[in-house]
Amino acid sequence: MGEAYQALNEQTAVNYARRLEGVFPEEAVLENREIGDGNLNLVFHIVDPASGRSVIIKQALPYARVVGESWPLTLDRARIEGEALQLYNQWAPGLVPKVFASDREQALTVMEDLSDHIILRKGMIGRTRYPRLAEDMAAFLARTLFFSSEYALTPAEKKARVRQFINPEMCDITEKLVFTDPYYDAETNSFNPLIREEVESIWKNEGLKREVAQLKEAFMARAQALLHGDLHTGSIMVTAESTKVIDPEFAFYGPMGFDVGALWANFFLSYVSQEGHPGDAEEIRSYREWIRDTAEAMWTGFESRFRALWQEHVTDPMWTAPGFLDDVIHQVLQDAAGFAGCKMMRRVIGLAPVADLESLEDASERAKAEKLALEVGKALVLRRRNLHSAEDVLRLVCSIASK
Ligand code: SR1
Ligand code: MG
Repeated sequence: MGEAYQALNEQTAVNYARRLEGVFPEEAVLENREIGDGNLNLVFHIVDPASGRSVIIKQALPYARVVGESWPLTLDRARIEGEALQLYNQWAPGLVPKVFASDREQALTVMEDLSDHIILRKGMIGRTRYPRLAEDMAAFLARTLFFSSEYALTPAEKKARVRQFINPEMCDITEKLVFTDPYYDAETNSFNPLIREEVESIWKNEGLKREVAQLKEAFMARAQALLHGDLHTGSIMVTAESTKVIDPEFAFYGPMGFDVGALWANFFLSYVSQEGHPGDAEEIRSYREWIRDTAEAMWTGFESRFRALWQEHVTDPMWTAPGFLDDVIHQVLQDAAGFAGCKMMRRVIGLAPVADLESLEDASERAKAEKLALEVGKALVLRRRNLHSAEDVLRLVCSIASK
């Protein structure tokens, strides 16, 4: 048995790192900084300047950091994150940080230091283009979703994985913050007063709520593949040559379209915020074009890789029924559009906004972008059944967002 859980501080994290086998030389004088800027956890960056070695220690707190101790939260999320990262390292090597150690008692994971990378959301706010992003994310999505699914695993293996990744408290956050609270006057909501009219009209939109209810049910009931569960642009770190997916603490078995949709939503939130950030019309137009191309290429790369994996690995005779793979892909696309819509609306109305919009200091500029996000979000949910290709999705998004 290890020691009872204790939240680390900068000193105790160094002591912990010193005890890790084979990571730092014995005589190392370690430097440490707590760099966590997410909603939930502590993140320590520990460096030995003499040897140049460094690691990240990520530790879960028994509450949501963004709210405080009044919002208790399971430490089991650290186990989920560590185990998901181990599987991702097998299925999508090179696209996630390496894991050096996991400690269940202390709810922490010791992993590769990615400080030469930048959080994708920050990069996109700075209008940087990442040439590998679409292909790397296509590969990550195709491989992790395919290899965790019924299509690659035996029924017994699949059910064991579902059990391993039962993650009720983290799912509960998503069920509330993404699929419920934004659709009524909930206490957790927090939005720009300049868009109250648009938000109230969403609260009254019964047709929209019916569609969101269907998506919520799919999220809760369709255990199709191991999802990252929170795949926004803050969960991806990038350089021009490298893409790493981090933070799978929300991982659980759900519908494949949820991860694809999360990524799309965050591309589209960047798209609608572009006019509010400094830059001339040509810069804005051309960065939007890059976002559009990236979002589309991400899907086409995902689809072609997923089809290739299917051809190579699927053995169940029922899965090989003509047309079934097309049905699976079609459903992932339409689900992804709907989930993207929900994820856009929650970032405008609910708790946990995104910096793409929040960093727009002028409230009326911000309101303009937020209204576009709501319009795009609604259309993706309501019209998803008319969308049959990524081109259809992007045409819809851009026709509304470029208004
Ligand atoms: C209290 S957690 C709020 C949000 O942060 C995470 O990144 C998830 O998106 C969650 O909904
Ligand atoms: Mg996170």
